[in-house]
Amino acid sequence: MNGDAARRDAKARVVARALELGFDLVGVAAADPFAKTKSVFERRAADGMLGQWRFPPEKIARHTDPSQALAGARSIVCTAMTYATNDQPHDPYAPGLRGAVSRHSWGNDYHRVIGGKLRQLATWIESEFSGESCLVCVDTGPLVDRAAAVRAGLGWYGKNANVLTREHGSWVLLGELITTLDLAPDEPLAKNCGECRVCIDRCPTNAIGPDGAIDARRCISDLTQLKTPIPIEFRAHIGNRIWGCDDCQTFCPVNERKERGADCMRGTFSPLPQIGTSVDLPSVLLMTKGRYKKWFKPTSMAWRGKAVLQRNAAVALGNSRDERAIAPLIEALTDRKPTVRGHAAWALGQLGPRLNGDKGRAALSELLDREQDAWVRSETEAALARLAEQSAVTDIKS
Ligand code: B12
Ligand code: SF4
Ligand code: SF4
Repeated sequence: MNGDAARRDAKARVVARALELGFDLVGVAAADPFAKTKSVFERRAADGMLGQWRFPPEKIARHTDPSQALAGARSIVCTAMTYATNDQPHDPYAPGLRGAVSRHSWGNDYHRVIGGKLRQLATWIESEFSGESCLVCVDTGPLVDRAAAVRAGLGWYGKNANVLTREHGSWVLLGELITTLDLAPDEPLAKNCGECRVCIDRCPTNAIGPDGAIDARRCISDLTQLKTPIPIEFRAHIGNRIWGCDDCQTFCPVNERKERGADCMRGTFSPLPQIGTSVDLPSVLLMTKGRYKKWFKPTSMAWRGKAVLQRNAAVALGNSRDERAIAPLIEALTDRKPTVRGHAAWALGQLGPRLNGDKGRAALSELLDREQDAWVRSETEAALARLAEQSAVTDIKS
């Protein structure tokens, strides 16, 4: 076999094995540096658009150069798995005590699912092609997953920054194998979003620029992952979301067309029984370590820790317009973590004087008497001021 034929043959075998392992889409890209991505990345970092994500220049250089991750890298085997299922998502702005979970977190943690399959593929390659080596990348790995997928022809960049595939729209999760094995590459797709701008217009926080650049500081997906307090101006926009946001994908016409065809609804990432597509917010707000481990550890929602999820539940309950949120929020004012106490105080203020009655106000005043943390105190004072202000308006009206 000559060189080209050998590369094509090796590629056919690797792709066949990857499909056998259960990946929905597989493509191959050359392991050259991602020069264009590097400059996009550097510009976004310089503009502060990556928000909490710390990408110093050397990390950006590493993420955009496969050979820095694996010496002698020649090819990238790019994979996608769909997480579309037939289950109904929860309306993130519905009143009540349920909190919406974004679709990619309904099922088992994709890092484990995809990482496990990629490791099997790596073992197979290393035994079939003696002397070759592989490196598994998924999400937290040392590569820009989207840029690799686009180069391998799996899909195109949507204006919502997600990779859109012909087969499953953007409802796919990505993972790669960098390898020293020389494989014939695929061609990128000659496709784009055209004139459509639905995702830009539907984003609740205007986080998507006209050129499709995401401002992570405004993106609800990012806000639900913050370790620091959620900026006040975005809290109401979060609605009842407990983790992530799907609006720029839900209304995307490419995805809607895919959903009408049932072929992509195979359910690899079907909702886990303990979570479903939404969670009971008071149960999350007041959860013990045991419940956190049982409910969230198998999912991709656990990586920022228990307090972040409790904090998100407090914000969601503040947006619930439901009187039943008051009692658990009052209880959360005694939580050990300042982030939970502070957001619970905000939530009581957000629910207004009618739903709070005297109980919420009294609990906030008591918190102020004992609270040592300056930030929690300021949230509590603001909540009390808000309740007083709204009571005054109600008094004038009545
Ligand atoms: C940090 C991160 C985030 C951050 C910041 C995202 C961002 N846009 O920068 C936050 C928390 C906001 C986030 C949110 C989400 N994320 Co995220 N995230 C990542 C992570 C770990 C790194 C991304 C990164 O390096 N960003 C820096 C920028 C410069 O790179 P980029 O996002 O890859 O963007 C490239 C392209 O989109 C393109 N591009 C961007 N804008 C434009 C505009 C035009 C016109 C063109 C042509 C190209 C283009 O250029 C960029 C450079 O190549 C990746 C995993 C990984 N290792 O790559 C997952 C990843 C991107 N996330 C993923 C998912 C599923 C999500 C969410 C859908 C989760 C949710 N439901 O809440 C949302 C979607 C939000 C959105 N619209 O982007 C998937 C995307 C799958 C897909 N189909 O594309 C990834 C690949 C994880 C995975 N392994 O599957 N994410
Ligand atoms: S994930 Fe939500 S907030 Fe972020 S860009 Fe998409 S629609 Fe906007
Ligand atoms: S909504 Fe329209 S512009 Fe946005 S990703 Fe989908 S097709 Fe592209």
